[in-house]
Amino acid sequence: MTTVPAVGPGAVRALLALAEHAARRAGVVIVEDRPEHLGVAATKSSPTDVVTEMDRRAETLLREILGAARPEDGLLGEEAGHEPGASGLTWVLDPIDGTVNYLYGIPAYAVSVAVVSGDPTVPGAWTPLAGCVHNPVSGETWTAAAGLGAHLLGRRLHIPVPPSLDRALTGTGFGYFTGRRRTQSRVIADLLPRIRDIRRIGCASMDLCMVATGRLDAYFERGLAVWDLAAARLVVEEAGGVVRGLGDAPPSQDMVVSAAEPLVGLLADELAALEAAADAAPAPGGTG
Ligand code: LIP
Repeated sequence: MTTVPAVGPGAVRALLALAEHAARRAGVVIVEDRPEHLGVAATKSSPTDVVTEMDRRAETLLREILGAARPEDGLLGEEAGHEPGASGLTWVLDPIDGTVNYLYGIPAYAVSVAVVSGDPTVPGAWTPLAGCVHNPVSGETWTAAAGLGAHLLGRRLHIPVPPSLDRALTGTGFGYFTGRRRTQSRVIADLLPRIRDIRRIGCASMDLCMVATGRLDAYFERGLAVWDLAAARLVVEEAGGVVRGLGDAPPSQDMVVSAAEPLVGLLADELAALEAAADAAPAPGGTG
């Protein structure tokens, strides 16, 4: 049975300070130590799902910093997996969210560090307590702590009143295999005539933070892992927005939808009607 430790405002502030410190340290490394000719170190779920040596180096550094400061906590990261802890708290790490952007030199990537209570490997069974999303190129840093609000470089965020669906500037993203991309393109083809426009930034944590900041009215994506959204989810929620799944489902790999109410509900209903949380069959002879 996962223990849920009581964490007061003071402790939450200390967790947030540690999350931001670690994210900024990793940010320095991935910018300053980026090799001139950065290559692909390995591929994961498909030939286009890549990892670089810098993803691994940054995650190792994050684990060292957090492990030294809080040895009892668990660690769950995109590159090095899950090390359960004894404290009931787990650090959820995406050392470079937007790895393909990083590989191509597109300055839209971020270090995402969150601490959660509960079990982050089970959708709906974890609660974010503090989180930081840091873009080391622009310097923009989103932070949030449970009950203490969300901030962008110290400025308190309040999500704007949303427009109607047909005026919604909407972010989204696409998966790494053809069956999923076929469904995602069908959904976009149907949705595009009925919204303001689509933005594909290529970094889920920044997409969500842009919803909290009012730079996007809404965002949705299928296929996200807990490390893509753990910190940014708290930024949206502490700014007054919503991060959810379809129907009564929590946000998960199946689907993440985010906006302020009532827009988030309208978009979720549209996506459910379009069966957006299902993948088409892989193309015969295709790459899965
Ligand atoms: C990426 C997400 C992005 C999504 C990509 C990928 P990564 O995370 O930030 O929104 O479209 O498929 O999941 O792999 O760069 O950490």
